[in-house]
Amino acid sequence: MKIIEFTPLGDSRGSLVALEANKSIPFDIKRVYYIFATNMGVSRGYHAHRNLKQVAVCVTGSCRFILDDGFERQEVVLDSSTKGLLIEGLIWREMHDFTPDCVLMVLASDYYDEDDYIRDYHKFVKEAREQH
Ligand code: T46
Repeated sequence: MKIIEFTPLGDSRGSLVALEANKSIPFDIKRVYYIFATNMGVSRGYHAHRNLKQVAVCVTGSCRFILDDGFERQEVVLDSSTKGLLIEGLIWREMHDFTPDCVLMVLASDYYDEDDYIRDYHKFVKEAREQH
């Protein structure tokens, strides 16, 4: 897990952030999706990826990530349009506490592939610990 700081290109009109593959985003971007209008109290995620790299940005609002490498859990609150959360490697992720205005944009290194997901926590822990 790493936080990437994006440089806002502001002028008197306001702000603009540009995200470029293999520059501010450390991979080729093959897919972009965004999560919005999340109902109150809903949590999402609860899975890991085998190969996917992603950068998550809360463009508006905020949400809280839990990231788990099979040994320990970290919490990160995303609440800035100039900060990206890089998630790569075998990391279990959960997203909680979405504010009603939250737009969580995710840039991904590959196309959607259900086979890349591990959705069973015990299976994830086993695979993560075997890798070490
Ligand atoms: C992740 C976290 C941060 C697609 O058809 N294409 C897509 O690109 C995505 C991302 C999802 N879907 C379908 C699969 C499900 O039927 O959309 C539905 C919701 O996906 P999911 O339940 O996986 O959503 P989240 O919010 O639990 O997880 C998502 C990403 O799937 C995941 O890669 O890391 O956001």
